[in-house]
Amino acid sequence: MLKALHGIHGDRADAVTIAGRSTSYEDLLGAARAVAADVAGAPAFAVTATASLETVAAVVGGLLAGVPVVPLPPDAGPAERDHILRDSGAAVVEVDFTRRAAASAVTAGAVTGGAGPGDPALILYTSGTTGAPKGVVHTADALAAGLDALADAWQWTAEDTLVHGLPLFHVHGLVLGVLGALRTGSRLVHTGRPTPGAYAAAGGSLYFGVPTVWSRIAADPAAAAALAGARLLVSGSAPLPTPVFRALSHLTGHAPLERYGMTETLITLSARADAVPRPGTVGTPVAGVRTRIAAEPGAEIGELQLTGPTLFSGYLGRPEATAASYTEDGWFRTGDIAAIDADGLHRIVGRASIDMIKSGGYRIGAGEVENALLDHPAVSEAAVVGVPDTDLGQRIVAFVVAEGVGAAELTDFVAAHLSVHKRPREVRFVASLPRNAMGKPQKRLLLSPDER
Ligand code: MLC
Ligand code: AMP
Repeated sequence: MLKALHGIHGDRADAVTIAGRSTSYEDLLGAARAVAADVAGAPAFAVTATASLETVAAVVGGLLAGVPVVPLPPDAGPAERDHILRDSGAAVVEVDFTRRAAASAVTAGAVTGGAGPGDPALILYTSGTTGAPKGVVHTADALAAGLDALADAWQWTAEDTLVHGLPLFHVHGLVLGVLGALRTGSRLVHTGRPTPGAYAAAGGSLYFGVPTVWSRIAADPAAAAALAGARLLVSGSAPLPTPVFRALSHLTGHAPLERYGMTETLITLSARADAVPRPGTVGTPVAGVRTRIAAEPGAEIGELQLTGPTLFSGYLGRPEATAASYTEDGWFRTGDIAAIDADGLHRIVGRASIDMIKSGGYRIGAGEVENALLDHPAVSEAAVVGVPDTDLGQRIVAFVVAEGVGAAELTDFVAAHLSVHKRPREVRFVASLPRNAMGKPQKRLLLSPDER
């Protein structure tokens, strides 16, 4: 799985830099072996996934030991953290990056000597439309298939220096942004935070960002100009607005490549490095992936469904939810509405459900935020939606029926119980929620026409 660490591409003192600290592969491997020896035999283990070398060592250690890693969002409040630990049965492991172990320590401890192709390697928690987050289980096989498909689509090699500053507890930052570098052998520079200034200073050939990051870079012409020497700028995790695509092309000289993925599917569609990117499209299926559109007769848009080697093995401990995410003939239902043009280029039109929000590239289930708000004693009803936002793509707006509480207190309440990025950016107090005959809130009626 981790080709670079096995010495295929040679080593250097700054093979991996995270938030200003660098390591060679050899030292990373030594630290990862120490983790592997500690966790050997456990069903799973968790790591507080700060942007740090410790997180990288933990994830590599899990792969070496054949024990799945559960990355915990570092800002997760008690409700979210307790749920993830209880649901996964994982204990939190503290990593000391100065500890090193020899190869013999791992084989003696881990017995398996690494995650085998079909073994669970990673468990990522992600929100559905309702309820608490579910654990998405991926095998080392699926991770390898996704990364090799990207290496093919982007001509991504050990010659590249990958730069990004995305969180290390999701597919984008962790799987593509860390394991991708370790598999291809490209140097990795993680900037700690994904700020325009940090991207500009990093001197990479390949840059990853969510659209919010690219939009902030496009608004900072000096930072954008500093990316002119790069080979590829890649956007994903949410739709890249066409004005941002055009501004980046103009300021950097590079039309950004857009690609589409999902926690459950890793990477599905991408523009290719050898084709001219077209704004508003997310390219073609990556190697091994097949897609189809489940459209009503005569319609061109419908739900995007897919099969392929990058798919998850299931939601941890939830066979019914896993089964429900597939069609009867075995295709995964993404919940995204899409169209495919005559050249095979895919366009993501939107989400099927109003209850799935994308804000700053983070996926947030409305139900989880509503439940957190309802836990506040002053709140009697809550409806959460994502409204269009030029910076975040969508911003979380909470409509609440409440007495004796202000917006800031409710925002802080959600930020403290769940994760900071799940907090409403705006709270609107209403006398009651519009409901249908079944008592279900009619969320679209809460929004003004330009917010729908
Ligand atoms: C603000 N803060 C608070 C707070 N309000 N803290 C506690 N309580 C409150 N009420 C603090 C935060 O802790 C943070 O501190 C700071 O304010 C800024 O936080 P923010 O406002 O939330 O950041 P923001 O600027 O909105 O972030 C934008 C962003 C971020 C783009 C940097 O959204 C981001 O990193 N997005 C990436 C999401 C991602 O990787 N998704 C991939 C999903 S995988 P401090 O100290 O931390 O600055 C996927 C698959 C695929 O989708 O296809 O890729
Ligand atoms: P997550 O599980 O956080 O990875 O979120 C997956 C969702 O992000 C998908 O179902 C899409 O709705 C959205 N998404 C990811 N990449 C793109 C993209 N390039 N364009 C539009 N939406 C995207």
